[in-house]
Amino acid sequence: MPSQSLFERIVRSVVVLAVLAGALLWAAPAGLAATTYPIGNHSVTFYGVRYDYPAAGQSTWYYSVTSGARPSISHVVFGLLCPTIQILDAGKWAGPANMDALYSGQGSPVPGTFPASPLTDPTTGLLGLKFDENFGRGETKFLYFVVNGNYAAGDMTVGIKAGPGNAYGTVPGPSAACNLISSLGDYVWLDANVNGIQDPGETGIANVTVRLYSGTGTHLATTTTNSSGYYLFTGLSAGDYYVVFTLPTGYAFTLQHMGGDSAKDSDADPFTGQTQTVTLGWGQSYLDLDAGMYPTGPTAVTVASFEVLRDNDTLRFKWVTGYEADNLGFDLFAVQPGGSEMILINDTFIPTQGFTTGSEYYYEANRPDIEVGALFWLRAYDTNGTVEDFGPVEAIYSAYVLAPIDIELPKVPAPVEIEEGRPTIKPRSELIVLPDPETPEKPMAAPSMPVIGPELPIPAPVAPRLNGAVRPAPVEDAS
Ligand SMILES: [Ca+2]
Ligand SMILES: [Ca+2]
Repeated sequence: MPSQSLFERIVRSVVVLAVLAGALLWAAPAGLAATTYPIGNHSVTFYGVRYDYPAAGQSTWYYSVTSGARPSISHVVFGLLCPTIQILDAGKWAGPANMDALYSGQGSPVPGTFPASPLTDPTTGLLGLKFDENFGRGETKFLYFVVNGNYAAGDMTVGIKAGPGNAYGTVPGPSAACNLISSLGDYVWLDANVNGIQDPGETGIANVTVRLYSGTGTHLATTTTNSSGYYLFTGLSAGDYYVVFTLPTGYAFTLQHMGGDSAKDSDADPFTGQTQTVTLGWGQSYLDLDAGMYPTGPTAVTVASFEVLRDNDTLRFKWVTGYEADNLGFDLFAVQPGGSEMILINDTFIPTQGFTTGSEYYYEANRPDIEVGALFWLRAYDTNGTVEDFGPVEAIYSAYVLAPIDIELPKVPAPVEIEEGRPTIKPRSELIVLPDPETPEKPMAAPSMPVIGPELPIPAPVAPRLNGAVRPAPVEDAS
């Protein structure tokens, strides 16, 4: 459970109740939303309910009653029909500027000793709590009561006796069916090691926006996490709900549903921030809808290794990513020895496996057309429309070794057009400019990237260590 101020809690409760009830809101002092209901010549204003107040499992309900012109009110009865409800306290309160100031016993509540069960008022015929006190003409009295449960708000009948007549109306009050409120929460944290699990030492993230939706997608309420990273929607009715977390700038969602412990995992879809739908019964709390986030680096993909194994006409590609934030997937390219064209190897786009912490990938192609001595590139596509190229590497000419190799691969972002999830590949002829093929002794320079915007330089190839053998690093100009 989050530690939030009582004021926060009641404001939140009132907002949720008002949204759920579709009630008309108007501004009241101290930022509270209150709703006024005319009853005969009089009126009753509902200021809200404070759950778990003054103690856990208790709720405090705040009203004011205003008498009209003569005849003025001689008593008012709040109908309490839940068979198991107990009145723990009742009296006057100071008004919305100070909801902590409760004056127990003022206003002549009946029954006058607490706890008590509701009594039937003989004048109005209502079973409930009576305030047996005369009002002056136009006088307002602030009245409260405390009951023995976090009851959901339902229709509560109010009976008003004024002169010879009775007036009746309906205002929000404790559920006659004894329904208890439900709650949904409750944590957004910094997943420092990006494993998708709330580990000791990892801390909450404040001020993250969280939106509550019904199971059918209706937006019900919005809140933000407190200074410890907690949020809570309470005062909820039974039903289906989900929440959507909004990423702060510079953060990405961590892995979803890792480790099998719902209390410790992240429920936000890494791409949308939406959680699974949770079904709440009356009086049920689900406090395990959490979101882990981590700061994103300047690039969307890091590649730890990229290897190509050649077995006669078969090319076997293996690459390992360090992390993949906002990555769509990959293409593989080859450049023939002395050639100037980037040849697409894979028939269909190789999608990301969706793990922001990275994955191992394998791809196999029968390509007798790719000659011995060809160079290979791996290209990653970001959702924001940029590409990053990793390479080049040479193939390993062995049928039985595909051990991980530790190389640092250069990468160069360049803009591409993204269409319908499959990146646009420029025509091969536009892709490449390679050095003079007539001077084989000259170290191979990297091909230039396809350019839509300004042409970007590409770093010189890095010499990968292949099976322990180190290829000499290329030099810029052999002459
Ligand atoms: Ca973690
Ligand atoms: Ca969780």
